[in-house]
Amino acid sequence: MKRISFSIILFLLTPFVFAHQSGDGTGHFVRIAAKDKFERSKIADLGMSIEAVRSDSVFGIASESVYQRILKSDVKVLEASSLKEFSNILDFPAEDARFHNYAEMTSALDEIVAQNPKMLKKFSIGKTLQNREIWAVQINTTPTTGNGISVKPGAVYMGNHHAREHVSAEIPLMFLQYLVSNYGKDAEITRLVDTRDIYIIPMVNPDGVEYDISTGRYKMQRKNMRPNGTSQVGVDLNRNYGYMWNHGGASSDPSSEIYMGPNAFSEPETQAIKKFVESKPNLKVLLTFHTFSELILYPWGHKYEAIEKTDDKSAFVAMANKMASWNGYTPEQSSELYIASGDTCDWAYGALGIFAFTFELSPRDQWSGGFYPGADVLDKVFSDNIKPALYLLDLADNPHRSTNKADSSLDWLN
Ligand code: 0X9
Ligand code: ZN
Repeated sequence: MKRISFSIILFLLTPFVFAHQSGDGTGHFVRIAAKDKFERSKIADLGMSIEAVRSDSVFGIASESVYQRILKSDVKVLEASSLKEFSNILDFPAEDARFHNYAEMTSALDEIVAQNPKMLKKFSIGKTLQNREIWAVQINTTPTTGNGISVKPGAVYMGNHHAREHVSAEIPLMFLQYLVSNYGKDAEITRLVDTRDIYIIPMVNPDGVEYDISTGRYKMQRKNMRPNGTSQVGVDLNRNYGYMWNHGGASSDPSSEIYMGPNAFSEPETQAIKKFVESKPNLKVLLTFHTFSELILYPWGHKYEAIEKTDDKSAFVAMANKMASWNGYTPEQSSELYIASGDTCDWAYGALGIFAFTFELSPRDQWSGGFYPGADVLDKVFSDNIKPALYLLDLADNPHRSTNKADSSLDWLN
């Protein structure tokens, strides 16, 4: 096949991705030779965020200092380009108005809760660095009393740990709307809503989201908004969780896209999630939405070894494979992609035994829109993921049911 030159690729991508700045617009878009997870992890260890994986190479974004480190290392830079060349070109596209900024997300949650006061409750799990509330909605048809812990098995769905991954906030919001509108109409949805304690936290990193969109031009912001002494503001919230924090695939360089922060749980956003999840011992499953690549990922992410408890490992594999049969995503252990420590799922499973999955939603690659695929994709991304989300909800009572071939209680999803 004829090789397409890097500059042609960048030119083609300009309207989709590279019109957008990375943080403050400095940094480099880099392609590096890498043929397997070991070589990819080595690149992640240099501090680059890996955004797309191909059989022979990875594409990613490197801040200036990370880029200098890459050049001094023995990895093979195939092509590189300054992000500056591609900044300040495109305004926020009109068709993206369907995406919710923080105020719109807050109103959307207020509205649905006001219309369904008996089954929904909106509350804040804590404040961000810039003092925004991180909203959660509880779906539970039986009000909890006393210590606030429901007797029902719990499931939590989150989005937008990474600011620029806007699709990842819309899908949990749509799931909330879906459950509410099918309650009382669809027998299985009614059963699940009646028998589960469900939490939706669509926007974990609203400070970053607002920064990404607020000028009318996407800034390609990934991290939160913690000032860190560099022009690349923020801590990567998905490297800041406190289970095997700083065990590879995370950077101590504040300018890095995968800066892990000064210590585990240094950030108010991850602290809020920690406090919330720890306060609900009935939570048995967790799904954190990211974009993009169409993957279903499960622990471990901080090491190549598989989960030690064999019955848990079998359940993770069975669940991932089953969910993949519906959405067509690739199911794999996180570290198959590359090593990354301090992510949500390693912590939720490692510290609390929760069956925690990361979905890297559509699109599949940068050539289909990357982080900014437009609002047209939302309905399809959501419909692809309804069954996986419902399946997890059903299994919240006992995820090990996933490996029981005699159990026909999940057949309704087929
Ligand atoms: O790197 C991440 O934080 C996630 N990918 S993203 O492109 N959304 O940034 C994937 C995390 C998967 N976890 C591990 N590989 N440990
Ligand atoms: Zn992400």
